[in-house]
Amino acid sequence: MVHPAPVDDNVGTGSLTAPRTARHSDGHHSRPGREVRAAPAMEAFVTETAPDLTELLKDSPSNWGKWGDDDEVGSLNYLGPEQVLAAVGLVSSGKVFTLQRLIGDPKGDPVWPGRTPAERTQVLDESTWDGEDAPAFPGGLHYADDKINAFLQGSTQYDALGHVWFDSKLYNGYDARTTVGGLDKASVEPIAQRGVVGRAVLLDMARFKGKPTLESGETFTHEDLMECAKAQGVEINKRDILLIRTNFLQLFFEQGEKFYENFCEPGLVYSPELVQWFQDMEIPNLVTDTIANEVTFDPNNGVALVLHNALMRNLGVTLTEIADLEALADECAEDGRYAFLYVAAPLKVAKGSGSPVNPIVIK
Ligand code: UVW
Repeated sequence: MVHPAPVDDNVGTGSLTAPRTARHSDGHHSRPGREVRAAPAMEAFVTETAPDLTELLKDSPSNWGKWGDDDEVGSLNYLGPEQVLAAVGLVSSGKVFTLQRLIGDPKGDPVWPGRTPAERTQVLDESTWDGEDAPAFPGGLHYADDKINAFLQGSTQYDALGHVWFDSKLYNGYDARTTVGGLDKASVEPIAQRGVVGRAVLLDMARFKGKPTLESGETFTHEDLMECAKAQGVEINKRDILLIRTNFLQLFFEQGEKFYENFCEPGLVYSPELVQWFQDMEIPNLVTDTIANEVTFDPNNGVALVLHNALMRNLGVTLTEIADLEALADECAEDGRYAFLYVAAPLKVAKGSGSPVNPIVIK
C-alpha cells in the first residue's frame, strides 16, 4: 500500500513515498482559503501611566488555597452534581444552541491584538490523486486531510487559570516560572478534564441598553447586571454561569481594520464591590461575546484587563471569550427564558494556556 505524503515533515507519520501536496487544477499547491487579517501589534496599545496591579488589588479577595494547594480549576469547584441536576431540570423545549464562532470565517476571525487568526491548510484532497504516480489504496480510497495553525485563544475559548498573572504569581499562588515552555500549573487541561456544566443566565446588555451593540470602551457594573436580569425577569442565583451579550464584535465585521483603532472593548469594569459580588455569588464562569471579557482599559486607572487578574488569577473564575450569543439572545427575547443548561468541554491540551471550545446551551 502506498500512503499519500503530507505537505511537510511536521504533519502525520506512517510510511511515506514521494512528497505530494494537495494540488489544484491550475497546478498550484493549497493555501489557506482566505486573506488572513492580522490584528495590530500589542505595543500599539501599551501606556505606562497606569498603577501596578499589585497596588490596585492589594485588598482584593482571593481563593488561593480554598480548594487545596494543588487546585487548578478554581471556581469550577462550585459546580457539583447538585448544580448539574438543577440545570438539567431547566430543559423544557429541547432546543440546542452552539456558542462557538466559526474558525476560519471568510469574513475574518476577531482576535486580541498581536494574535493572528487561525490558518487552515489543505494537506490532502482529490487533487492528491491526480496523475499516474498518485497513491493507490486497495479499493480506491481517497480522502482529505488538513491542519490548522492557531492561537489557542484565537477563537471562542476557555482561558486556563494560569493564562494571566502579575507579581510573578499565578492562580493559587503558583510561581509564574511554571509557565516557561508551557503551563505546568493551572493549564487548561484540568478544566478540560472536568468539563463545565451548570445553570447559566444570559444578560443581554445590548438589548437592555436598547442598542444594537455596546460601544467601544462602554462599561457596566454588577449592579447593571442585576438591573438587566430584573428587566429580563430572571434571577441570578448563586453559582450561576454568567453569559453577557454586548454584540460588540458585529463592529469587527462591519468596520474592517478600523475596528482596531483605539481598541477598547466594552464590558464589566473593576470595582472592589464588583469583585466582592462575584465572590459572594460564587460565580464559576464568566462567558462573553467580546475578545477579552471586560473593558480593555479601565477608564478609572488605565490598567489593562484588571478583572482577568481580580477574578481569574485571584478568585479562580474561569473566563470564556468570543462566544457567539446572537441566536441564543434572539430565542431568549422570544421565549422570555433567560436561564438554561450550559455545557462546555474545552479541548484537553497539555500545558495549554487556553483552548478552543464550542459551548452548548440546551433550553
Ligand atoms: C489576554 O488575556 C491578553 O487575552 P484573552 O483573555 O482575550 O485571551
